[in-house]
Amino acid sequence: MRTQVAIIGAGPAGLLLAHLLYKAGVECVILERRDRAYVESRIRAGILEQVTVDLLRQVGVHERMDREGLPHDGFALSTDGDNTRIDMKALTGKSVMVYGQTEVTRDLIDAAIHRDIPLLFEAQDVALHDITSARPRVTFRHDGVDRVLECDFIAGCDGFHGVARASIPADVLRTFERVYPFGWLGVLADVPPCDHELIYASHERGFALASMRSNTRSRYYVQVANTEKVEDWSDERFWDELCLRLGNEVAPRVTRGPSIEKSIAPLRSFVAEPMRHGNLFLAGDAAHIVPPTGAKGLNLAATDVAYLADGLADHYRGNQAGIDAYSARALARVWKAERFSWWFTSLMHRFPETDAFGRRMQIAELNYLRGSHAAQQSLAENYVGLPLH
Ligand code: RFL
Ligand code: PHB
Repeated sequence: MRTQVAIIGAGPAGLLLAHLLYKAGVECVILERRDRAYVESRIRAGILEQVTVDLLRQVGVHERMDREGLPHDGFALSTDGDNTRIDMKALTGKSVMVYGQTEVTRDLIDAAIHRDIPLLFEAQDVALHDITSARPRVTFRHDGVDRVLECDFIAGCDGFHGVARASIPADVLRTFERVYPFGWLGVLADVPPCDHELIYASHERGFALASMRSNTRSRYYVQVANTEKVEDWSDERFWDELCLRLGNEVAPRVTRGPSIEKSIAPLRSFVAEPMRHGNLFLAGDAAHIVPPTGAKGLNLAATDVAYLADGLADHYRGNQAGIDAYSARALARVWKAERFSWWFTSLMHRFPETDAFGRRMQIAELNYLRGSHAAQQSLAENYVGLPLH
């Protein structure tokens, strides 16, 4: 097999890249380790920045998002049950879209199949070869047959645990990491959300988040210690803890119901530099991880591939500047999102070392945010997403 761009991974990064390349007339093949049902059912992000929404429109995969997505102009910050609305629209002129990553992924896969973009699920033992040469190759096994895919470029869009980043020599790659001493216990339930907007709650007992997927499906999270086991959290225990952290005003509006998904996600900040080695480019979670507090992970994956697709399209028109600038351009935006996600996580969560003074500092900063237009504008500007260019 031969193609121009071999894409490893059919998450949001790999799929969106394939559609951007398709629109630019560049050929690609996507190799995905898992089966389609698995990829389509992975429950993760829920918030799309305007830039991500625009990219989905640009590739023409927006019809269902425009029909079913929920545009949000604001969210609430809760301090021990006391709520302040952050009016994103008034502060920045922009809003975000509530539309699940599962839906984005499904739409992109459906459209890839419709457009005959080669997408191979259950590609086993994917390995990268000759990545610094002009003729890189990807070997893998599919349907019990060993295959070789020759290409000009490889896009490593295979997430945090993928093979692409691991194929870059250790003396070339520099990594930066912070692992947080807690995770998010998430519950999905077919109950109406407690509010029409998201609530980010900083509480003495720990962080909580009220989110949603639709007007009939809620997504809630509570911060838990890394040592917690999901088996120890009955639905009842979860709802009780959530209600305590959301406070007396909101708790009565929380509709309880059986969880249809319950899991614990660890929190991490991570960046690998550079995002290019030879003719291998990393994009999305393969290159960086943010804690979910800022809702940036999926959106960074989308903007990485926007830069990459531009660069690759320019390459085939004879201009190398875009691919040469890719790593630096993507990292400049990534680090700003890393900073924001780290800051917002630090402000909202209870850390083991958060003593009485530390908690007072968090409350003082939240009170400052409540009263300062400038502070709110900075929060909102980052939350809705920094501009692509
Ligand atoms: P993905 O989605 O991990 O996709 C990578 C794909 O590569 C495949 N793969 C391989 N394929 C072939 N060969 C191999 N050796 C392979 N190894 C792996 C995998 O099977 C998979 O299909 O990475 P991508 O595309 O970079 O997308 C990143 C996003 O998924 C991620 O950043 C977000 O989900 C993060 N995130 C959020 N992001 C937001 O923008 N807004 C949010 O509100 C938000 N909330 C969240 C989140 C992540 C969470 N968790 C579970 C970590 C909430 C949570 C709880
Ligand atoms: C979600 O709905 O899953 C979600 C929303 C906002 C975040 C993180 C996750 O910051």
